[in-house]
Amino acid sequence: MRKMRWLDRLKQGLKKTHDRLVGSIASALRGRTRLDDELLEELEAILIGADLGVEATLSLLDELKRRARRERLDGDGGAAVAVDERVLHWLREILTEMLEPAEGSLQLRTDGQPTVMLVLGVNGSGKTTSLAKIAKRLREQGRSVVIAAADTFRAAAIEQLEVWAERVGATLVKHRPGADPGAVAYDAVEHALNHQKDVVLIDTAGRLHTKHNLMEELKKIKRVVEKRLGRELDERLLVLDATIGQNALMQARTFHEAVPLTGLVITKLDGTAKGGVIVPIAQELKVPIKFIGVGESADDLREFKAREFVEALLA
Ligand SMILES: Nc1nc2c(ncn2[C@@H]2O[C@H](COP(=O)(O)OP(=O)(O)OP(=O)(O)O)[C@@H](O)[C@H]2O)c(=O)[nH]1
Ligand SMILES: [Mg+2]
Repeated sequence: MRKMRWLDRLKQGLKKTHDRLVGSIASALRGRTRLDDELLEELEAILIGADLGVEATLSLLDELKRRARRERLDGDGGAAVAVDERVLHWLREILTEMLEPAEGSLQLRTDGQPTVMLVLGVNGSGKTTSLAKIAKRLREQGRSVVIAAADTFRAAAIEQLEVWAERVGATLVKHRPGADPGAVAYDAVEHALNHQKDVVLIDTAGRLHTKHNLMEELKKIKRVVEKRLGRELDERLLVLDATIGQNALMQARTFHEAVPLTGLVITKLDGTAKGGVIVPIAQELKVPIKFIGVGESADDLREFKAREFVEALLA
């Protein structure tokens, strides 16, 4: 079978959100000639229902009204034109403009020092598999990769990484289950420095006995690694599961307070109709979205590009 193009994969991955969003927008617009208050209210309910959040929805609708006024589609004696195509087109444009500032890519060092990345997130969000997919991409670009199995809380996590490291050709640094995660991360960085490796990816636990413990542990890993490096960690990537919708925002704020984030990875967009949550995430957190995941295979994790995302979402 021919390899599916990324845009098709993305469309397929966003299908649940797309169908719900486009389906209800299309039926709200059907037969309408004016973008009046009634229609705006319907659109508001649809967008909030698609997890865009109240604030992002209101600013989107404000901009929509502005454009409609400019084109005299707001009901004050404007020409009676079918609004469908025009409104969808504007929605696409406005959403793209809202999401573009959130585009970002991994910052890889060019000074010969290893780029060190900490991967965090709650349990099951997709940390380990996203880390493995990122490792695979970096290996394909010819970069050497060290993976630190710093989730020592879950014994299976180390085995999971062993398989991945072997598969993508990365060096795994591990200790015994229950060992100090900071020590694992430290050893991985030490190894990378001594062997001129390009990238260190540090996997972390998603659950400890309490949330407080988890945050303290992440801060400690950060401290230990930064002390060895003599500088800040290059990337602090938070992995967020899109299926939790609006809760992703709260979660992100909690992690951001413990460890200031440099990037987000939004996973499982394929498993939800709540993909619209990417909009409030982009608007409120102001942390670049570095990758999005629309499936379990390695090719399903890609860099986030606003235009193609919106195209797939509102096609
Ligand atoms: N459908 C889908 N599944 C995904 C995606 N990303 C990750 N997963 C799946 O989510 C499950 C959990 O992924 P892990 O990477 O183990 O999650 P984790 O955050 O490391 O979990 P803990 O180590 O338990 O904290 C796995 O079955 C992954 O294959 C995605 O974009 N789409
Ligand atoms: Mg894991």
